[in-house]
Amino acid sequence: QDQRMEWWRDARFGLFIHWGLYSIPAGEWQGNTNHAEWIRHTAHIPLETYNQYTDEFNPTEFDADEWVKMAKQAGMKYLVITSKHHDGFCLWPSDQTEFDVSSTPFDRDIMGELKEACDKHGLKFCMYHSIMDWHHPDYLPRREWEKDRPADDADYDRYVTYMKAQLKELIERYDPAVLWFDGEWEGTWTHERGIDLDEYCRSLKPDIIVNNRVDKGRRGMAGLNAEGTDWRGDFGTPEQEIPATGVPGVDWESCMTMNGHWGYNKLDKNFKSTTDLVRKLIDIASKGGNYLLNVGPMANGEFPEESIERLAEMGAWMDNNGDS
Ligand code: FUL
Repeated sequence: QDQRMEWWRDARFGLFIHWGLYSIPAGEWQGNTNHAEWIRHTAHIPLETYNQYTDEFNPTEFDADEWVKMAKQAGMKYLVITSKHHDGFCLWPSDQTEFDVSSTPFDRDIMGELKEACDKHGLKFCMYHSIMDWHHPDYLPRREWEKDRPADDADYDRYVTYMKAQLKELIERYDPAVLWFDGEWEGTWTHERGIDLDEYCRSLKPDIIVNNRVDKGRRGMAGLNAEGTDWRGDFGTPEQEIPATGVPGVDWESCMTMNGHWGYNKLDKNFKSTTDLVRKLIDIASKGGNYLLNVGPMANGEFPEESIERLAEMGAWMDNNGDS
């Protein structure tokens, strides 16, 4: 356990990336502008309509090397990217579905390119993978507003088989150092399924690190083994908060946005200042946690300008004050 977690404990600072089809509408739907990676649900976009974004996804400015260099220069030691978010779209060419990057004009292996860049620059490559899936016909439940998508033939076990086949692809092809699960809170996911998934990932890669959201619910923010329980997960995942006294006795990582959204929202200019971000990093590190700071890249494959600036400024601060 200790040896497996060693690099992660030393890492302190990582880059979270929320990227997918939702970067195309960029937060806006029929005049409402407060959406982001949840847009298909929050704007009630029918599946067939949302699917059409695959014809448009063409991030010609994407450069894995640039992204990883920005993270490295900021002092980050690892990168966690959404292989699949709740919308179900896959950023790698998956043999299990057509709802993936190879069905877009941008027929490139985004995960492969990022993995290679991370290896080259010495960052750990990690993946966020949503258990919840609004696209797969076997995933349950349907969104309550999706009256036109009957679920009579859906089979949740079959969905889990699909998810596992995908995770096998991801682990075998890209060797992620962390699997960061999410979307585990719906009624269909159970503690038993969490144990099974955790063990499945470990059987494929014994030293993999898995977050607490693999298990049912988050058990509060710590989300780890209370004495005498067998809740799975190597680290707790406080979201948009820094627990006042850290999370005593367990490994934890605070994930936070730079502005108010995870996915790209073109009108959200409410970015935290670099000073604020640096203070948060110090606060978290001094309490023994890791800081997973998010960027929501645009549909053309570039980071928003404000994010680029802040990463550069944090890096400058680290160069002057950091110990590595
Ligand atoms: C949440 C998700 O629902 C958000 O979209 C985001 O990915 C955040 C990190 O986790 O639970």
